[in-house]
Amino acid sequence: IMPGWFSELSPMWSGEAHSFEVKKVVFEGKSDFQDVVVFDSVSYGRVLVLDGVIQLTQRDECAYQEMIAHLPLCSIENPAKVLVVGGGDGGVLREISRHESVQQIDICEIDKMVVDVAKEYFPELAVGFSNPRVNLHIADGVAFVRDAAPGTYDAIIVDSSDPVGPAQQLFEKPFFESMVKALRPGGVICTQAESPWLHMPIIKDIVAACRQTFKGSVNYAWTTVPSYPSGVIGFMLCSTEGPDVNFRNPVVSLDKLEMITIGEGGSEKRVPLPLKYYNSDMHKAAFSLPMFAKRELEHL
Ligand code: AAT
Repeated sequence: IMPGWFSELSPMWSGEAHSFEVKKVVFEGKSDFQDVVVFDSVSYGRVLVLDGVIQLTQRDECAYQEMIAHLPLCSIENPAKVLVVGGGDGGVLREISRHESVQQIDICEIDKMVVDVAKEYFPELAVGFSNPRVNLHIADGVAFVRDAAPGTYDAIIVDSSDPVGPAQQLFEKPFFESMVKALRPGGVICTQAESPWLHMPIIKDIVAACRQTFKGSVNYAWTTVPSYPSGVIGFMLCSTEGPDVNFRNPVVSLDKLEMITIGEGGSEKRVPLPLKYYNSDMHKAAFSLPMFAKRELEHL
């Protein structure tokens, strides 16, 4: 709208648009799935945009990637096999790499261009791919999870874009049912679940679908991400039937473990990388909901 500025317009937040002053557009492409843009902003560092929607900025990606990864992984003992759906930028992989118990990280991202762009323009996120335990699959997450061997994963993290375009089915009940099958008993999921300020109807549908499919516990948590619409984004955290998971009381502490695993071809090493956002107190606080959200979700 304003010259030299990017405005994030979408029917998912009609009547408002967060704007960022652009220093320089560094990449523009069109993949088989979406428009891909990378620009340097004046106040949020480098920004990744897919189909006109901000996926991450250098300044606040920590608040999203750390929470979507550690809320589920710190809620269970010794997570070993983890699946990421979406997340082609590598940021969630980087966070999973803090967990020494993890032996296998599968990632299924639909769009190879996101991975290539991250490796070129977001090295501090794409570092997540340098963990030798990571297996990258370029495919639709819906099919990948449906075809996964039953009982495989301790945790599935769905770092997905909004439910318009290629991510739509990732918000629907058949996908939740496939995740239940792909998890071991007492396994957990954490999925991107939009903002209570903007998307209560969507959140209610997700919570209702999860209550029907996940026989363990079903919870909504949230974090602040100033560059996302409304500055807040939430997650669904659910567990399957089996050993109880109390998401509100983390069993793993990362407070003294600020390292990640990197390396190539058989050799791996641990290098320091301080957390910027997550800690055990933020974990516990994330499940406290404002009255307007609590009231709408408790009876589903
Ligand atoms: N970590 C950055 C935040 C994201 S990225 C979402 C990713 O999900 C994108 O790379 C997109 O290509 C991928 N994706 C979308 N649909 C699918 C699918 N069906 N299977 C696999 N990957 C998919 C999320 C930002 C949230 C924005 C909130 N407004």
